[in-house]
Amino acid sequence: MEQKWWQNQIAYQIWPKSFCDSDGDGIGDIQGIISKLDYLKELGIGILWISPMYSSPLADEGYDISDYYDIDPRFGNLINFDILLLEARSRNIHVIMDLVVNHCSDEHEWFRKACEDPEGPYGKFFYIRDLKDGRPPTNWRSYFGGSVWEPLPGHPDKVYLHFFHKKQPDLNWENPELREEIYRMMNWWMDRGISGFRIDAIMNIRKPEIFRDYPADREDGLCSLHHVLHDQMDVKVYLNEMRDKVFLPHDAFTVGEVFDNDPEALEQFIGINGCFSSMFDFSGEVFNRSGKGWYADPAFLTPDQYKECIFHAQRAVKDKGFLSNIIENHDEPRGVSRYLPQNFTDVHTPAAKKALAGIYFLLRGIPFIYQGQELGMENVPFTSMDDITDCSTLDQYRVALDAGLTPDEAFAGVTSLSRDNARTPFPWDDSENGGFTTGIPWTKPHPAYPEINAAAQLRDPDSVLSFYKKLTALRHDPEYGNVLCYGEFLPFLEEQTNLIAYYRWNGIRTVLVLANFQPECQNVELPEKNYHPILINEGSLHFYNRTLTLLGWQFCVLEVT
Ligand code: TEU
Repeated sequence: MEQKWWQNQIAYQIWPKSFCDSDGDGIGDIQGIISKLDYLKELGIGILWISPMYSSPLADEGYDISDYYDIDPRFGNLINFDILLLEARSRNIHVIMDLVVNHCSDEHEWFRKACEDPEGPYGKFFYIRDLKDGRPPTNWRSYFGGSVWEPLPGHPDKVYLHFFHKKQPDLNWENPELREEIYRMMNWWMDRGISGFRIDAIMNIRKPEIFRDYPADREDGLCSLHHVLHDQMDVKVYLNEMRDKVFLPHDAFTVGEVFDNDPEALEQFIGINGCFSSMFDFSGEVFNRSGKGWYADPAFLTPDQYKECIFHAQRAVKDKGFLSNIIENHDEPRGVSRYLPQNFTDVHTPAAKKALAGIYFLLRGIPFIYQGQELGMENVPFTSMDDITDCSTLDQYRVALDAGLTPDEAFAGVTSLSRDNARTPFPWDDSENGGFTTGIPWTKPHPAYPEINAAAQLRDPDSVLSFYKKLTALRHDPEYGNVLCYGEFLPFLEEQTNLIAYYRWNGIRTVLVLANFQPECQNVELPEKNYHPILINEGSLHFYNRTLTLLGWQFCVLEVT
């Protein structure tokens, strides 16, 4: 496969509301991001994905866009944005934007015009239907709770479709005029100098051909969209159209929020003729997810379950394309609180956090770091539902109570996986509010900021942050970068409990990545070869003949010759 400019990059996700506030209004902004570009450059970042900053009422924190051609004043303006692009480019950082086109905001002018005249051209931008005998057309339940159908303002006999929040009406992708509007807008941003898009909720853009009821899967008589989407029309037709009209002419980097990684689907999404450059590997994120409507199953995975997820994804993709590897994002809890088994001792030590970092980071694909992950930030110790602002978590709590859970059970269940865990202000230092703002932050900072913050970790060569820098340096290393980026993935001692180990091999070099995911020592029997350590998280390595004894939570990368 021909090598592309984005393949050997390391990406970083910014959630702008909580990254850095430059003007003291308690909300992060573009000027704040610009002021931290050197921090990102030093971390080795080449691609910056910024969650939505378009004009928005922020009902779903910017994933509800009211003007695709402008920046929300809370984040800055288009001039600030152009300067951000220039400043990023001067540091060889490519900026990609979030593309949210399954839906817009109910405050977008398209929707306002659709309400004024549902039969007119903008009515066809949405899914507007008549009530029949007072009933909406289907019994589908929205992702954020309640029916997907909401009364159309000013038209008591009509409803509109929203898969997510009721302030996020779904756009009708079957309408070619809508699609042209979207591609025009995307090209406008590409021409402005962005390098591509992370594509939001894209699996939802097409609906089933016939709108009908499905068997209810809960007491509320509604049916989950996960069932509905089995009958949806093929999304790839439109994604390929998008690729041909926008991505290819601009040599864009695109990463899809796709949840389907069976090998055949993969090839169509990210293969040589796929619609996207890459797609996220969500196999760890969706594992164990409760279908009950609240996420009460244990929030953490055992090391062997985690290994099964990531190895399955690596095998499925092989050399067909590049996955984007993550342990967290703005919709997920903190990676160290989910993938390090919380019933083990010492999981909050830097050694354990570094072991997790090393294992996911050196898989084949593009590593994405979510803001604060590089500091080893943990979930928030929420004490009350009053701390929760996320609409999805609030809904899950209501559903759990309706299903008969006690408030304590419901609280514990929904907060362990709540999106709010990863949305606290970035802890830059140990000053008030972690140095995120000089004003009052829009939401409480993580209480651990006096200990876990960037300034302290920048000073400490053994910090989690310093280890992430070693990982990024290794990926860019003239000797080892090639094998770690392009090399094949081959599992090693897959059956050995609490060991996660794999080779990377490019025909010239062989590298072995190993991590002991338990507090106790663990012996690893190595094939008869020479092993030269390239990176160790902590301590030194103990070889005895062909046996390597890894200390608790020890991680290492060895060159094999
Ligand atoms: O998320 C899409 C998605 O699939 C969600 O179901 C996600 O798993 C859920 O929000 C977790 O509670 C994208 C964005 O990443 C998310 O932030 C937005 O809320 C959503 O689309 C709607 O735009």
